[in-house]
Amino acid sequence: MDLLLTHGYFLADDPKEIAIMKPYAPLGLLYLSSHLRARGFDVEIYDSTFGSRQELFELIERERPRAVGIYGNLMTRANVLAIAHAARENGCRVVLGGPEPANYAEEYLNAGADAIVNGEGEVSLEGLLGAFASSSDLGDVPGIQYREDDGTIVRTNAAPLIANLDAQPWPDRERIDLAKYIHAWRSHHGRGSVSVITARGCPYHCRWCSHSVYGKTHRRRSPASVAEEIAWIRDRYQPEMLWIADDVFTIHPGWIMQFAREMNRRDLRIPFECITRADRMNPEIAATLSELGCFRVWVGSESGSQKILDAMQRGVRAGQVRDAVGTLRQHGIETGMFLMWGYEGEDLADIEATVEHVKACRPDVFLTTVSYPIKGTPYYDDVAPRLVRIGEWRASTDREVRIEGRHSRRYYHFADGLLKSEMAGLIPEADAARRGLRETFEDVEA
Ligand code: B12
Ligand code: SF4
Repeated sequence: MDLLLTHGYFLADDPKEIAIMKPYAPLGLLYLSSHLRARGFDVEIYDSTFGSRQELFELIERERPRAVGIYGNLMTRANVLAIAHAARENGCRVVLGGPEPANYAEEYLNAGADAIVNGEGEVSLEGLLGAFASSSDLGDVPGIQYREDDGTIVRTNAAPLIANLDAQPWPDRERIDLAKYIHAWRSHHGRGSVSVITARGCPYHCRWCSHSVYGKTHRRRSPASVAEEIAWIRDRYQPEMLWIADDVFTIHPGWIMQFAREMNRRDLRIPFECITRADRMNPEIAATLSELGCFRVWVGSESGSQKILDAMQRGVRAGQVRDAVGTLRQHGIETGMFLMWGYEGEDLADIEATVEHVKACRPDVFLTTVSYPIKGTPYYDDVAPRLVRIGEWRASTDREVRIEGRHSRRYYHFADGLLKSEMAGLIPEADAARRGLRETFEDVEA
């Protein structure tokens, strides 16, 4: 076997996700697999989501693939390192990719990786597999970082981005047991779901958002190719719904209209959810989404305070979010809002503005998170001098950090309580949360 691809996310170790149970297949690995197999490489995927470390380690020991390629994000670091170690022990070359490894290339190379792929993986990985097979110099492989014999870290020229995504094979869903995902969805939510992407990369500049894989580029597939893939998914897996996992699905209104025509031409109407920005929504798009079967749109709202939205460089006005949610509701589409506490400069008035904003929007669902700086983002650079890591790098994630001078976790817990109780109309609880917020206002992280 030339390459075993895996990702180090084990659902069984994630109690939060076990409660939510909305797993999706690792599309990046599936794209890599189909690309490399189309070029004649012998590639397999160990999809760790429903697997275990033990099973994966036994597979590596048994098969001893020439290389093991591991996807890493900021949550899976400890598992990625453990898998890399097991692969090395069995004489395999280790390649890491995905959004996190390039941000910590030195650390991952020190931990035994042979090469880190910096962004889009297809071209670099193809080059690496060729170099491993012929024992040739890694310096000729674009888009990677590796260590020379003298210890210096070499960063090769960026790999060319794939110009025509339509020319790529669809993600290799047949290589994994997708039925497990669909079954998990069906048994917990009454309908099975499959994810699809129609584009790569987002050109916006939100300061906290990681662009480590695709930079600020944006490439779209053709509407016809996406509709073809959806028709195939419908026939092959018969899911009751889809998740369009693009960063901003409605970024290009003209594309959405063409996509609707392609779907209608094939008589395709499958319920789906997707993510957008408020400034990429209008009544015409909402009407088209609704006709296509879209039942929920997630809107990155983040804050109800314009001051904070501007500090984030969101490029959206809070009023646009309220309008977008209203427009979607008028077209019978549910809305979900993503919200973030604790961004730089946020004070009590901003939190209250967020609570009022969400009350005015009346979304069907909202998810909150306390902001955390992802390495490589402008937000990370802003707070880096005040960043205190909790625990050793190898064993922690980039969410386990404190930002000196920021309010305590308890403070944001009260903010969350205030929002939830206000939205549920629980006024005594809202009063208690508001009091808690005021009382813990001086409570900052040292
Ligand atoms: C779908 C998605 C999810 C799904 C994941 C489903 C799944 N199993 O994949 C869900 C909702 C579960 C999720 C959760 C989270 N996510 Co998420 N997610 C995404 C999203 C929107 C799309 C991923 C995708 O399919 N991309 C399309 C494929 C084709 O691209 P790709 O995966 O990057 O793969 C390419 C390259 O990375 C590379 N590559 C990939 N794997 C490998 C492996 C090797 C060996 C090599 C060489 C190369 C390589 O080649 C691939 C093809 O070119 C991305 C943003 C984005 N647009 O990519 C965020 C993103 C990956 N998520 C992110 C984050 C922060 C999270 C969470 C931490 C959020 C949270 N607060 O909980 C959690 C972490 C969950 C966990 N415990 O692992 C960040 C990661 C940042 C970082 N540095 O790690 C991203 C980049 C969003 C962002 N812009 O900030 N996410
Ligand atoms: S948060 Fe959304 S809109 Fe902003 S840069 Fe990231 S993906 Fe793009």
